[in-house]
Amino acid sequence: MNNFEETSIVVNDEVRTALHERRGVVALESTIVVQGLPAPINLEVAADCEAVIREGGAVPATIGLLDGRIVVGLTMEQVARLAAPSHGTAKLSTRDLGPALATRQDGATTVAATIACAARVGIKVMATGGLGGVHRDAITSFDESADLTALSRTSVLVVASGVKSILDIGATLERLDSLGVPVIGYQTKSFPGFYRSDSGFVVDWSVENAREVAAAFLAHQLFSSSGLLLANPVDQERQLDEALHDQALASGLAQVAALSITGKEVTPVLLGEFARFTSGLSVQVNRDLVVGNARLAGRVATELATLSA
Ligand code: PSU
Ligand code: MN
Repeated sequence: MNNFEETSIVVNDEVRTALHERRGVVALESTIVVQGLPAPINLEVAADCEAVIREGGAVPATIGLLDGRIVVGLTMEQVARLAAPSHGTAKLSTRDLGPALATRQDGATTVAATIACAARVGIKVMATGGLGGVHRDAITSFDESADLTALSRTSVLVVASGVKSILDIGATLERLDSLGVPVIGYQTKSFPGFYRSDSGFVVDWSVENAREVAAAFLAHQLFSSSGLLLANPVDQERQLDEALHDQALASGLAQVAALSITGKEVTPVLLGEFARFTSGLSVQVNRDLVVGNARLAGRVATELATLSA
């Protein structure tokens, strides 16, 4: 490591040791905590995700920027500092990392930025809520999340409840196909719809357990440097009611159009409108699905470590 690398990326002791001993490590993003979920549940979700990853035998590594350094393995105090509303923490995608580091910013990392950092230090698995993707107006706005292109060039297995249902799900699946990113359903061939268990789209592959997907990812790595999406649906009993979902989405899309919201604000505004419209029900579902994904990611990371040994 040269000096710039050394001062730009800090890996906490527990994560460093786990990587050195080739144990399972799961990266977690900070954007979901800072821009994706309201207080105080955001910090509860951050802590719960770490706890369930440990239950699966792996070590959690929440990633974000503090004082112009990428921290891999933020403490909960550091996460709280980033999440404080008064802090005005920026949402950082992959392309923001360079300028943010050079100007010594604090920042929350999206899936795209988180997997870039994770891959840099040797972490192979990440958990999130819903991957970003192609927005419904992409034909004119060109708004397609950098999560997709990041996943196409970064060898990290991402566990998510599909892609966010605010998106054009069919178009996003087509892009993942073009980009060569395998999409594997966990115990299902129905592609999840984030707040809903089933988006109505099907996927070609499913696995029955964590070991199978770890084996699939190892095999994929023989041919490709892309990541893999493990699509894990939220429990049917916990999903958002379909009519309520569709009404909240319509309201959110109308708001985005009326206020001419574009760019990185779109996703947080839509999720915020879901929370308001459903009186917090969407936040509970989001919590359940993220924690479920973290739990599965912990088991997958452990299996991957075992199979790679
Ligand atoms: N999953 C959630 N909530 C979120 C996100 C994912 O349940 O807020 C975040 C992730 O950081 C993801 C980002 O990378 O939303 C996508 O933002 P955009 O559409 O601007 O690329
Ligand atoms: Mn976007």
